[in-house]
Parts: sequence; structure tokens; C-alpha cells
Amino acid sequence: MIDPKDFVKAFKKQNINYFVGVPDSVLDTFINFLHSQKRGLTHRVAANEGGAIGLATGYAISKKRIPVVYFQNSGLGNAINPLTSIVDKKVYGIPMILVIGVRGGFNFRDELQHHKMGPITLKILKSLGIPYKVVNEKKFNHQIRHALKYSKNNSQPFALIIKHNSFKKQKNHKIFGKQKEKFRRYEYIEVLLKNLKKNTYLVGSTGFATRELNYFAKNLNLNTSKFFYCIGAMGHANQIANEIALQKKKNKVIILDGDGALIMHLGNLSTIKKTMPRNLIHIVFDNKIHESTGGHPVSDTNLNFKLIFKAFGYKKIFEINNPNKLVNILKNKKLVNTAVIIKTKPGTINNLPRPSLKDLIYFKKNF
Ligand SMILES: Cc1ncc(C[n+]2csc(CCOP(=O)(O)OP(=O)(O)O)c2C)c(N)n1
Repeated sequence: MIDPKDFVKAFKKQNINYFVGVPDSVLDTFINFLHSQKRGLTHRVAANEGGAIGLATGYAISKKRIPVVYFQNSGLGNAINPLTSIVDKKVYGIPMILVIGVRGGFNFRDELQHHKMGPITLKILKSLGIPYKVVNEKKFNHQIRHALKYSKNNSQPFALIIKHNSFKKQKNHKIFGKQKEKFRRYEYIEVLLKNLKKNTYLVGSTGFATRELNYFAKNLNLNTSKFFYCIGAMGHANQIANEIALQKKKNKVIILDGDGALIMHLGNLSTIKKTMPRNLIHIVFDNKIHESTGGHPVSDTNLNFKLIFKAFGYKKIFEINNPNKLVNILKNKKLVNTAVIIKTKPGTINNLPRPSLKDLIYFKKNF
């Protein structure tokens, strides 16, 4: 396994010290190492993978140096537009190194949302004309030098592909986030499900929110025919909920969003503002981190979600840090255009199961 410290050192040896990206579990300890560096390099967390390519492009043209952009292969779709329309040789020809953590590839059994992207990641890079090397613990120093040379000489990106378990685990793995809050996300989800009205639709966002929803729904033996687990499409669960709310006007529709997911496609709120279904209750778990991929901070940990929701036309906005308050809010029959910001501390259930294909087929059939 590669020590992330040595991986970063290999870049720094070549005078490369700018890193930007979106968190990923395969790259977990590499990202944590970048966060821990107070001096000697610049590290930014982007709102989404396209934004990371944008920041890297701004750096490359300003400094005439090569940036490193990291993300999970599920975010390659977000990156493709700026890669093809700005970074590509046919346009500006911007050199950069992409460090891509691969989920669902190399015959590794992974979650359902990675089953399509995993096996086609390298094919997509090929069709984009982006050369790549699968990073190897014995050769990574040489591979990084080669990537940088190629990228510089050809004015274009070069990708370094990271497989599962490539990076060494850390002993004292730091989880960032709101440690001082009393309650965790799953404590709210459990209370919510125990108090859920029969006709309410529930949409869960990518990552732990949906997995915890699945866990409690099964534990409590609930009828889940009005549930939708948005296991992929990070940042778009609220749009799925938005349209369900517009189509099912007589029912309440609750979306359980993550702060990282909400930030990733914040512009989606403009559609909610425009359509503003009265029956939508937008819950966001504000833990300041991308907990599902290792607990790395979101792009800005000081966002004022109250003001954001206000700006996007929500009428009732609550900020809470106690599950009882959530129960009280949901009892209110006059809730319209509602947002609930829940401050939570990190932490989830041990060996948290994942929804199965059977679950997804059930939702699609019975919704
Ligand atoms: C487009 C895309 N980029 C990255 C990921 C990897 N990913 C899965 S869950 C997650 C973090 C979600 O963070 P947040 O919404 O704050 O929820 P939390 O994990 O904190 O509950 C990330 C980055 C992804 N699934 N899709």
C-alpha cells in the first residue's frame, strides 16, 4: 500500500503543490493527509468535480504550473463538460493531473450505483483522449513523473487511477465536523420513521442518509412503498423529491439531504423556488462534512443555510439540534414550503447495510 505522505511527496519533488478535489472513500487517507498540511501546499475542496476542474484551470493559467485534481469516478460525469469544452487540446489545452478513485471497477464488488460507472471509467477516459496509468505501489514515483511530463509536453490532462486499498489506512484517522453537537443523523432518522404519517413520501440522499433510512425502515418493519433511495446522483435527490411533491400534491414529501450533496448542486434550489411545492419538507443534515466518504469537510463549513433557504423562497425555516424538535415540527399541520436544518455530529451505525437491488426494484414497482 502507498503511504499518502509519499504520494504527495512525489508531486512536491516535481514542484507540484496545488491540489483540489471532491472527497472520495478510495482516496480517503490521501485527502486527510492534504487536510493536515498547514504549509507547503495549497489544498481546496470544490463544491463538485466540474468546479474542481474550473479551479485547477484558473490555477494553471495564472501560475503556469500543473494542478492536481482528485475525485471519485462517480464524479467523472460532472467533470466531463469542463474537460471537453475548456481543458481539451482542441480548446485551451490545459495541463493537469487527475487522480481518480475508482469505485465498482477492477471486478471489485461494490455498491449498486457504481456498477455502471466502475467498468466504463477507463473507456470513458480513452474516448476523452485522456491517457492514464493505474497507480502501482512500486512504480508510483515514476508514474507521477511520467504523468507530469506528458501533461506538460502535450498541454492536456493525464489521469492516475487509484484502485481500492491503494492507500495505507491511518491509525488516528481524523473525522472533521460538528463534534460538539449532541445527536447524530441516524438518531433523527429513527425518530422521524417512528413518527412518520402513513401517506408521507420520503426521499433519501446519497450516502449514509439513505443507508440509515434503509436500516431503520427494515428494523421497524415499515411499509416502504412511498420511499425512494437516491443512492447515486449526488446533489439531485432534492430534485427527485421536488417533482414527486409536484405530482403528489395531496401528500407530504420529505427529502433527507446532506449538506455536501446540497452544496454540490446548490443551483437546484432555484427550481424548487420556481415550482415551490407547498407539500415539500426539505431536511438538510448540517454536519459540515462528507461523512459517507471519510469525514472530510465540505467546500465551506460556514455556510448559513437559513439565509440560503430564505433566498430560495422557503417560507418556514427551522434550525434544530434535538430530535424532539423534529417531531414537534412534523406534527404541525400547517407546514408549507418548509426547510429544516439539523445540526448533527458525525457517527453512524456499525456495519451499516446497503440497500439491495431488490429494494430498488420494489420502490420502482410500488411507488
Ligand atoms: C458526483 C459524485 N461525487 C462524489 C461522490 C462520492 N460521495 C458519495 S457520498 C458523498 C458525501 C456526501 O456528503 P453529504 O451530502 O454531506 O452527506 P454525509 O455523507 O455527510 O451524510 C460523496 C462525496 C458521489 N457519489 N457522486
